[in-house]
Amino acid sequence: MSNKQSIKNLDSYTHVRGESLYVDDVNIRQGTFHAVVFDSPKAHGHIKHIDYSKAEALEGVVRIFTYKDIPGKNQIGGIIPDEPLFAEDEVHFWGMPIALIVAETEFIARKARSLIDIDIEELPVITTAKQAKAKGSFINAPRSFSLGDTEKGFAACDYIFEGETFSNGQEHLYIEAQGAYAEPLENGNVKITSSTQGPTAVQKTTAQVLGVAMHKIEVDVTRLGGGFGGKEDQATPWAVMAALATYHLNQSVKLILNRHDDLRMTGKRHPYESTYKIGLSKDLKILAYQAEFLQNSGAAADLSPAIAERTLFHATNSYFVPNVETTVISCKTNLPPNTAFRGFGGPQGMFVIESAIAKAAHEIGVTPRQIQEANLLDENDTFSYGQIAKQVEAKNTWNSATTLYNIEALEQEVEDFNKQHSDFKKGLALMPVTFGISFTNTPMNHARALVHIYLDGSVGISTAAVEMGQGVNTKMMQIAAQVFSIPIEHIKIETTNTTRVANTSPSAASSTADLNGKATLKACNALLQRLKQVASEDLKVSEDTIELKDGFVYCNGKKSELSWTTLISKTMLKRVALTENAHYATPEIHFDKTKEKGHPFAYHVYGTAIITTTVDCTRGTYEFDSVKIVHDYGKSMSEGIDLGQVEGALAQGIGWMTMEEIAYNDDGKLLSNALSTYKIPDIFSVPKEVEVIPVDTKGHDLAILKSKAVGEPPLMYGIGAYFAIQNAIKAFNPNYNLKFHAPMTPEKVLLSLYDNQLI
Ligand code: LUZ
Ligand code: MOS
Repeated sequence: MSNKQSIKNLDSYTHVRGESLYVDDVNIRQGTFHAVVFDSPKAHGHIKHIDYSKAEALEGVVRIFTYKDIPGKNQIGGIIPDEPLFAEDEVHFWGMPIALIVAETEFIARKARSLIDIDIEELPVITTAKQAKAKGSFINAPRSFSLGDTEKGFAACDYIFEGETFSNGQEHLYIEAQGAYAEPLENGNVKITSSTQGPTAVQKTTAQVLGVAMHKIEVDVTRLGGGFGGKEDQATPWAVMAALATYHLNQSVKLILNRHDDLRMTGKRHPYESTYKIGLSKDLKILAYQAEFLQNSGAAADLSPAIAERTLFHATNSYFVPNVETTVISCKTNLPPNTAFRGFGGPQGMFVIESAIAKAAHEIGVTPRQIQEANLLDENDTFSYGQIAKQVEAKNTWNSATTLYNIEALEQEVEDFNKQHSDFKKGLALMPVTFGISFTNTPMNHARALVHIYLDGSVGISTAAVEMGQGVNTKMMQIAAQVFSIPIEHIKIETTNTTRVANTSPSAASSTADLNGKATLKACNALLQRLKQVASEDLKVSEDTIELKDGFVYCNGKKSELSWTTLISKTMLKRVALTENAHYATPEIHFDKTKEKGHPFAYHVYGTAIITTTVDCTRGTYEFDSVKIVHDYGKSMSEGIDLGQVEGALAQGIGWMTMEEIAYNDDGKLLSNALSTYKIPDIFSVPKEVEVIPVDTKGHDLAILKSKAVGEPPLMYGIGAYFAIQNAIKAFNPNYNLKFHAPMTPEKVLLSLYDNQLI
């Protein structure tokens, strides 16, 4: 049954056998064509001329599609309509799609691509947010949140510090690259199998580009080989392109990006250049905080405005600051449009206040821990966006972590080690995390579930949830198994399909299990009510004495003869519906953008991590000795899955902060364009020890079965890795000038170790 201790991600069985299906595994129709995208070889310029003749003449090339072949709108922008599917007269980033080459094989299409001649008159290239700001190149108007009165706040401060920070982008590096397979159905209808987090976005955008009604486009998703936000918006163009070719050719078309194309053409986590001003009282209370975040949005809006907003929501992390003023500016540059990435702007905001605290601690001569601890969020504190903090676990997770893991002893160990060693130094940092759960755009917080009980008692469930390794399908099965009290093997989760569950929000914002789980729960409960009624008539007892347990009907706690399967056939004979469709919309949440105030989050997730590192001071390399976490799962419904989410997110956060270095040259060309030049954490670089203790809490009613969202929050524990390394550097080199420029790569560590030193 659905025992939460023993439940595994049920996808793991087909994963380890290599039987799990991805887009590239779809059985393709005979005669399917293969497509490759021709993209801009310059970051900014006027297209003067393109010669496709040699490519078109190549044997096996079917056709090359450009914007001229678009029957509807050449527009794929979501929040702001500022992004063409294919470039027309201008290119705005290196890797911007210009044409789709369709051929009999992918090899031929690729060869054809190399035969295209393009002449671009180059225009000035902007690669950083600061350059964009200087030139007045923006996506939209800036946004600001404020609380209290920062002027008065700073006037009352004993200490005031200002500084600058930078955090770089991050490549999603989902194992399964972007891709889609489109096939023609009758009457000009198109079915798309897509590796997308947002099937409805694919459907809607395809309909818009083709100039057809949405009902003509069906999108189906079995699962993704990872998304991490990279497939929330940016799975769409490839699906639309494949559908466009299918529409014209009346033949199936497969378009799967290879890794190089994917790295070059897709956006990443947004780099941020930020400035801050922090003011503290003598007793280390943060009385005022100001920050300006320059977001490098890339060449089009994509999800940037929503991501910018979440930066503001999380700008004070787990701290209560009475006077806050934060502004975010989405800067338009000539990079691929940057996009959603686990944390969605939140991590970028948190890095800045943690930097401000580290700087203040250094200048005042206290530990960052003292400042962090003095300012943790309390029950009924107000966030800068007006929401009142409830069921706050900031202090609880912090105190649990520092007590259970004995922070004094850990700090002493680090100090002793550093006294005894001159060529290796240890550093320790604490990282508290507070993350709001819900799409910040309130209207997106809804989902539906369609539940069928089949004649034989087996159950099929369709929701809007996209399985991408996070185990959401297993959680949906647990819910149905629990409500019906039948073995989990009787339940199947269907593919995510726009004809079964329509008008969906993407699987994102850590909210997929909550939203779709609540809808599933509602549908299952409605069916259960109906079944109980049939059982009560059959057993001639009153309905409220009836319970379903272990595959049987129980009456007043006593097992009856009536089994689940018999009950189902009796229900069918009585012509009672065995199907239910339920809709769930998160209650209580609202947000007023004209005031920048409201209650946007259903609840918050809290936690605290203690990270310890050892730096090799001759080489600049480092290892993470341990990460000790106290995390707020609520009441986890699937402990193994949730632990997996914490561990994976932590590794991804550490990677972002310490080793993954995206590099573009001044011409806007991606230099970190392969796994030889872009380093993600591997088995050797993940922490030697990761311990996670669940904080003991009641859980939250808006979380599915009180089991809180777990996808994104733990990523931000990784921010502590930056400061742990910095503390180790300080132990080696007292003259080191604190820098807040992530990632802290070994190269930077080495330079910092010998910063201002006469060697
Ligand atoms: N996607 C989105 C997200 O569209 N809105 C959000 O608030 C969000 N938050 C986190 C991750 N993805
Ligand atoms: Mo997201 S960053 O697609 O939850």
